[in-house]
Amino acid sequence: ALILLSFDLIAGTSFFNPTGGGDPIVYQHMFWFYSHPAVYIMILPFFGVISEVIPVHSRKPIFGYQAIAYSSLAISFLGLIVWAHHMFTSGVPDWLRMFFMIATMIIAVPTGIKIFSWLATMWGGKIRLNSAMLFAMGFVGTFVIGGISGVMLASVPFDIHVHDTYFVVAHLHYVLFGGAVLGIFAGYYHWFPKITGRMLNEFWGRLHFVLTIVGLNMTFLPMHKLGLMGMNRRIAQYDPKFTDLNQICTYGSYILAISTLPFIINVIWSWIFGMKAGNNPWQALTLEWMTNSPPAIENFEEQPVLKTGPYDYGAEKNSANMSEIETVARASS
Ligand SMILES: [Cu+2]
Repeated sequence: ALILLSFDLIAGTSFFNPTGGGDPIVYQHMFWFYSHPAVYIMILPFFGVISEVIPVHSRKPIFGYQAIAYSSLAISFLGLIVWAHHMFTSGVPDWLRMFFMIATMIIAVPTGIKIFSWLATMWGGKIRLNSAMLFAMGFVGTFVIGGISGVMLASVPFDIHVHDTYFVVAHLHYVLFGGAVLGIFAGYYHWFPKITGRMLNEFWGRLHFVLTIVGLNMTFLPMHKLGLMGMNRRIAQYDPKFTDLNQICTYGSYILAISTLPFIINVIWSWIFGMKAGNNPWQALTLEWMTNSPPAIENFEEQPVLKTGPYDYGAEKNSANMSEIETVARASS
């Protein structure tokens, strides 16, 4: 799309220029054919991170490993055939809008499978409410809100009503801030001891979490209402009736900015003075926790002993989906 656009701008061609017989909608198709899958590229790695963090800190095997794995593949495939849901008001034909509406709504199924699998993993577990787990749970809650507004936006009549309004901005931030950013932090708190050999401080970590959750909801929740009231995206000035809600958003963004301070302080302080982590501070069962922290070059001096079999967290056993799923490293215990 960029190359064709450059030809239009520099060489005087008319791929997208209607005065020369081109079609600007083709540019939109090419743009969204890339840009919808792009947001899945941003979120899918964190589905993986969360699937590691939640079982370890719930001290239970993950519920429905295969369902989680196959739903990732389903989301990856469906993500390729939904791009025109961004173009419901651009004059694409009705049958096309129907197809993209239904395809988009179907994505809620594999995504819901993941959400319920994560909840079932936590259910009955001995949950450690440390910073990594708090961010993982914040991820699930926030992502569900973003997912629900996503299903709403998939519906053609609703989308026509809120197209190009702040409702879309709110949805985007609940999935990508609530998803990717909280996912980054969950993974960071989880693997920091492995990467650096030292523990992060839990007080600063939890303060970071609370400020992030308050800041993100204060910044992005009012945008749903602003969108429903008709406030457009990408405008420099707005109707005075939108002022109050916008000010809440602004103060929320200040809290969000401040929330990174405890994180930065924590990382610097803990990297130098933090408690020594040891090989496996979480009693996790995957391979990376069997080597020292930080891992030595080549990771293992001798080949670790691997055993395929049921997990043993010393607590209840979930017999449904453990045996054949994963090669579990148990030599350290
Ligand atoms: Cu999309």
